[in-house]
Amino acid sequence: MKVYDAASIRNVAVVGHGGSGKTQLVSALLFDAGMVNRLGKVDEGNTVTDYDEEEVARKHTLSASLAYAEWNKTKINLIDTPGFGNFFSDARAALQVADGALVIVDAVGGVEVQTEKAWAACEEQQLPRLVVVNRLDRERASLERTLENVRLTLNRTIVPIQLPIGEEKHFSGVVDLVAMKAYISANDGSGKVSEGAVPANMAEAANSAREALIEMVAEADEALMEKFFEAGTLTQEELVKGLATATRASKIFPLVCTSGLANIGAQALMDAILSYLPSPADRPFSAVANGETVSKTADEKAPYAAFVFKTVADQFAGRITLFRVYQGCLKADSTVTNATQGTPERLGHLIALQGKTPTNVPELKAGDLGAVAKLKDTKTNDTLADKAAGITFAKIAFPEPVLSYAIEPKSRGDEDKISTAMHRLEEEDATIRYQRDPQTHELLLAGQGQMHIEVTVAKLKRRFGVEVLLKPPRIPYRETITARVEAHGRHKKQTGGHGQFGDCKIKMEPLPRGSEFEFVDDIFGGSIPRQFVPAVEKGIQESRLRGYLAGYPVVDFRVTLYDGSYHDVDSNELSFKTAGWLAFKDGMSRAKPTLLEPIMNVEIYAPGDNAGDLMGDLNGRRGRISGMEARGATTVIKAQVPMSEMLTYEQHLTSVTGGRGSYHMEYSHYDEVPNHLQTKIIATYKAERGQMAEEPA
Ligand SMILES: Nc1nc2c(ncn2[C@@H]2O[C@H](COP(=O)(O)OP(=O)(O)O)[C@@H](O)[C@H]2O)c(=O)[nH]1
Ligand SMILES: [Mg+2]
Repeated sequence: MKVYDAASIRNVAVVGHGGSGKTQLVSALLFDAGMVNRLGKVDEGNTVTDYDEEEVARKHTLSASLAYAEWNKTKINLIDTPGFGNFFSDARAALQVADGALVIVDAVGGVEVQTEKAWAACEEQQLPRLVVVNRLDRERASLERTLENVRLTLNRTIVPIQLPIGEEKHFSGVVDLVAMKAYISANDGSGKVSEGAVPANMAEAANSAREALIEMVAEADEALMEKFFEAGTLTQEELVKGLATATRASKIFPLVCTSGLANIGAQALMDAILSYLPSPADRPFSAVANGETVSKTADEKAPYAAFVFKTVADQFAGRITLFRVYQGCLKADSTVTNATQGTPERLGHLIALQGKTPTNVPELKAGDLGAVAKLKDTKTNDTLADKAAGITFAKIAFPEPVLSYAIEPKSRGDEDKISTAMHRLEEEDATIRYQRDPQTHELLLAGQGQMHIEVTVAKLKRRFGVEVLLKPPRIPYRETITARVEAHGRHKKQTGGHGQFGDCKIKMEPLPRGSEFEFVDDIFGGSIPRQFVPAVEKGIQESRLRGYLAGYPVVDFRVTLYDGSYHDVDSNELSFKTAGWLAFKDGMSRAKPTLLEPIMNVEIYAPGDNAGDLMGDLNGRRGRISGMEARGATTVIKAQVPMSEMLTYEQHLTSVTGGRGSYHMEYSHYDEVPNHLQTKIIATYKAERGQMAEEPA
């Protein structure tokens, strides 16, 4: 396979809401560029980039994957990314190593929650973008409506450089407004495109759209603006150059029209990628040198420096490391330095990836994306760099897990296998955590949501042959008190020689939500000697964390230690710690303890038709609806709902909306659990673990 230099490469991340047709469109690009000899279909499970068994089974992209299309002597590296919120961190990783993005918008649904997220992530990276209005062959698809919708919601200068020829199932090609030519796709899926004149019935629309385009391009540049005022228009050459410059500067976002499934607009899209999106040579990159951010260019003569943006745990090939070479060259069969860890790594074959299919390459030059198998220690976010380069790269910020499930091996003795496999999966996916709960000794798997956890468990089974049971996630309940009380703890034991004696009196009072715990030392006159006060506090601290009602930490209260007594010989720290614990227990028995639960802020995006059903359901989940608004065809519902009621929400939303809905949620605050539910939670706890431990640890 050929080696490409920076100017003949485009690194393009394909992002957008799940189901907008990203994977199908990438499939069409690869087919039209002659990389594969059939048009793979998501629905048939044979696309290049959804190759993972789990992706095929679910018909959803779950993980970013790399492919390339050679088009007009240029290598377009395509990173297909997942659209769903649970897996969005992979899209972020892709955007970090791309020089441009295709933001895919469904021509019926318009901008959805993940479209907005992807757009915002592109803004953070100041990434040049093409807006791709896709699935234009569908019933009710409309460029006009979608254009209005993207302009309104994404709030940037988005301007069509194409118009669709034919509507809905008659969509058959595009008019290129720059060249003023029509490109009609053969309707036999062969990928053949015939070039022709703009259809007569579209001439007027095309002319006025072209004028609008010229005006926007002129507005983005002062020199062009002057020419535009003088001549009343721009020359073809000025338009092409001006559009490329404005796109690369993220001043203008050209909009193109496609259908991945019907294979329409794919070749014109690749032309647009080449003409308007920057190559690595056009776009300086940032790195860190001596703790400071520096800007550099893709110089293939410089010492090598590459950044690892993804790791795949392949069951046969082992670990596959995906990277971008930013400067210099990486060569096959050489030794490089992992600058993050300060260790050498031996590179074997370097590969270009077409989905899961590797092709060996002798070297990868500055600007290119590639992979290598079987590295020893290198992980995602590491820099491979020559010492002489003196740089590392900023790490991708992966989100912390939000939801945690206990897992249990189906067959006894599988625990070691699970932990080996989980560590491999943790390397591949930085947004999961696997650990043993220090208190309950349960195995915990934490991730970004229910679907994420389920997919991880499915991978465990398919790739590593270990089956686990998922137990319902533990809700992080809290306990608190609702009454002020005075309490007494007295510990006295006489066993042979030395005895034990500790005695304390405390006040307990509720504090506002979020105050956690306060301890006030109010001892005067030495009724408890100074050195024993911390022991009392420790006894109370430890027992409040073990909980009183149902094993959850007691929060939002103050303890004031105001009196006590001691014994010259028998008093020691342990005795006062025990006295503190006894006082706490005594206080809790009368302080009217209650349970608190986490309440989430939830935002739901769904087709307007489903709004009524979804609101009714939210009431059933003890939700409080705080707002509802229409954004195009989408309704956004905002509500506060207890976390415990949201655990099964994903399935519900998917079934009500036929997969069109999505939601996200974040922690808001703690609130009291209704009485009848408290009784259940406490009963479950008692059944599981028996009464509260009688002795402090
Ligand atoms: N009608 C139509 N359906 C499409 C098109 N592209 C994709 N689809 C369908 O939309 C669904 C989602 O496509 P996919 O490529 O997986 O979307 P992704 O989640 O954005 O990668 C699949 O059922 C596809 O067959 C298109 O251009 N037209
Ligand atoms: Mg996909």
